[in-house]
Amino acid sequence: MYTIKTFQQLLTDKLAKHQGTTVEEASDKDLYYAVASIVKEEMNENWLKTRQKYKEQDERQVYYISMEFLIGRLMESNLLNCGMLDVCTDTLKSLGRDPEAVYNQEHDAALGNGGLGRLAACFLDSIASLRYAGHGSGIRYRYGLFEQRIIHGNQVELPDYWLKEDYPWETRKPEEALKVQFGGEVHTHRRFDGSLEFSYNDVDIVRAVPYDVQVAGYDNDVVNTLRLWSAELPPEDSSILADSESKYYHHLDHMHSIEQISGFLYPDDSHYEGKELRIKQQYFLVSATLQNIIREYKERHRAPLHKLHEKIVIQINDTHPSLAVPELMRILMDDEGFSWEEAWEVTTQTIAYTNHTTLSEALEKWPVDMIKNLLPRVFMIIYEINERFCKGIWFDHPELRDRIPEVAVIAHDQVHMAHLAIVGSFSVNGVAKLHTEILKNKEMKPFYDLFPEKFNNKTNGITHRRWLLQVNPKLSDVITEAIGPQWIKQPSKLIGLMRYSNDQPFLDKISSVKQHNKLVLAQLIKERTGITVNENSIFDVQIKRLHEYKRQLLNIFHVIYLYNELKDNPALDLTPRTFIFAAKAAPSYHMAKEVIKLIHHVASVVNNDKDIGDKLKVIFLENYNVSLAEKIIPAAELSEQISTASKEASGTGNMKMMMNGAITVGTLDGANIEIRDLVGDPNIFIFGLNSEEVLDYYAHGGYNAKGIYHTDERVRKIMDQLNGGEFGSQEIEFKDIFYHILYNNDPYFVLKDFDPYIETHELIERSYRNQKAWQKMSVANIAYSGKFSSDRTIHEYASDIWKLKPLK
Ligand code: F58
Repeated sequence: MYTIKTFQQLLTDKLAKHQGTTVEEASDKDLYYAVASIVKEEMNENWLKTRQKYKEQDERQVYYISMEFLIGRLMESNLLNCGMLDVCTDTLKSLGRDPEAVYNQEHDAALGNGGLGRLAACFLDSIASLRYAGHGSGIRYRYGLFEQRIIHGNQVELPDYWLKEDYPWETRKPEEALKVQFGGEVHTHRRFDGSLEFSYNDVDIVRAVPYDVQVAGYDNDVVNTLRLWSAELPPEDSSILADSESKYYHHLDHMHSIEQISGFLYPDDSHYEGKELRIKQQYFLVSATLQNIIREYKERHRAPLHKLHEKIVIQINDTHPSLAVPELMRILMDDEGFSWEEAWEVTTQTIAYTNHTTLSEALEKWPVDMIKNLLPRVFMIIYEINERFCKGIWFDHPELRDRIPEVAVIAHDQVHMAHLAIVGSFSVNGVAKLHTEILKNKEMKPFYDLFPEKFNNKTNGITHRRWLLQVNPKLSDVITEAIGPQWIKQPSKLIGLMRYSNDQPFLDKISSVKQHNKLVLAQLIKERTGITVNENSIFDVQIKRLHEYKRQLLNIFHVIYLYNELKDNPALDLTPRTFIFAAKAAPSYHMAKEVIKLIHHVASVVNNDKDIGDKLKVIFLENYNVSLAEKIIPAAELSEQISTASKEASGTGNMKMMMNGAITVGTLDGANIEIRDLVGDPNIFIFGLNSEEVLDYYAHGGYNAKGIYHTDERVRKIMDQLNGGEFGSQEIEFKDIFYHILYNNDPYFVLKDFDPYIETHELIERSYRNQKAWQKMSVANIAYSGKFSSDRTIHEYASDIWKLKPLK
């Protein structure tokens, strides 16, 4: 355990030795690197010990393969988990330095788009904190998710070169590099026993070099590994002798393309783009990870590979790593001499698949020719998997014969990755109850009919250590003071707060923490936008990727509605509101970018209208990322979770805000339903169509959006304002939104849910006026949020799917 004095000494030594400077002279960056090196050294010993223990105990292990790990900054969470956050912060203060300025030196590792990538990061924290043997495997993209700038209301994307400066948390392991093969030709030979043997010629080789990032458990000495693969040119390849011009050019092409494989993260969420580079990234990740797993298995266990599934489980995060199925088959058959049946047995007992969406545009389907050219042997295996699967249905399930085209792995010259993942795994899980039900009864029904035992639900969670303890220390102190510190390791203990829901001094403390956090956020808003917000206004927050289904448009319609009301009736008695948005749109998503533009133009009208004053303010904070979320969430009072019911698989921002005492206004979608089931109707604001109604409308061709436009004056006025350029100028108008809603029949039900949404906000407004009642609601939300800790989620994965025991 460090004291301020010993930590100070350590810091002074580090600065002198590594940077040749003193505490007084050191820049914030110098201090950042010095602290990082202290923490890393602290973790190193436990890292080694953890690996040794895993080896000794010979227990089952999980590999979590994901194209995204949205880890954000690691300094504070590593300090926290190693028990050094307070002492480090106090030491920096005692030296007259601003700890926040030091921690802010770290560039976010934005190796993910949104929920799916952040979930993977939360899972790593919980796996280590619960002492499970779990390893993350992902890609070390040189460019993370783009940086967003807003210019004249328009989103502009800038490359996120996060590795511009040294990244202190990674360790390059060149001696553990592996080779991944693309292209070439497959040759078949018959062995003496009649079985077939495959060899490959003229393949392009990419070197996969691992960079390991330590993942420290909370206060338990466990340090696991997140292994990020980087694509490089194999050293022996740089001097290749090409014996023909075409080979030479092919080689140059290959050299050029290698760089790109771990070049950048695809910036699309909920929409899949059939780009060749993307499938290359996927195969690169999967092949390197599987070779690594087999190598580690051989080193660790004396058991033959036929028992791989007894020791190893591989969880694939969505279908992006589903080439793991044919790749594991390939390795087992071609490199390890397994028969098809043996390899299939092991593969399908090793791999488990998590689905994160039912949006059809997100379902990955790759053209057969693309996979055939890029991965000829892998394609042969996928082809065979499909043949055997379809024949199996034909003979064993005659009742499902008509459905074969719907479930085939290869259909219409495309490989359906979700089908491959379901057929090749032993577990398929959704990420919230409703979502899993929709998978079972609708989206994946024929598969559920075939393999009901594979389907299960694992409601998402978030690490309460980062999202409460770390980002909201004041609230954490109030909680600990009331119920003791056990909630940090057992988040379900938060329920103990319910005992205080009538305790006025406690409620006052909760509300003064919120007030403090609001002031801090108000200051950040002032610094970043120049806008002064009323700290007594309701902080109404919607922060998430911009997507039509998430309905930021409905939120901004509410703003316009209130603005219109106030203009008509300036004396209207309205509790002031600050609407806070942050969102990135996929660069090619026109409608999403239009909504960002609309929010900015509405903001500029509303914020500059003297009649409105500080009754309404609209704030858009640019470049939404993990660090920004950490600053906004502790100050949120109202959490907007207003997706079109059935579309949001789970949501995790809903959980983060609930845990920080915000009240949800939301639809009956994703995990909102489970939040409602826990806190009860009086502690949440639910409105709008439910998923059955939405799905029913879809089944019957939608509803009549024009009807609402014609009958609801409030709606008509807003729509006409968009169409008439009221929130823009001659050149800037929002006709695309207007026409999209009216002529594409409002596919996300914005107009349909407008009236109940407004009505609910009126109720919210009345509820907020009764501050005591509001504080009680807030406490109930914090108290019931324990269920949404990823510790609970990981316990469920570990006991139901992974069958892991915690490290002794
Ligand atoms: C999200 N998916 C879901 N996808 O939308 C959200 O409801 C859920 O809470 C979360 O997963 C965690 O389960 C999501 O974030 C992506 O970002 C993909 C990135 C790659 C392309 C396809 C979408």
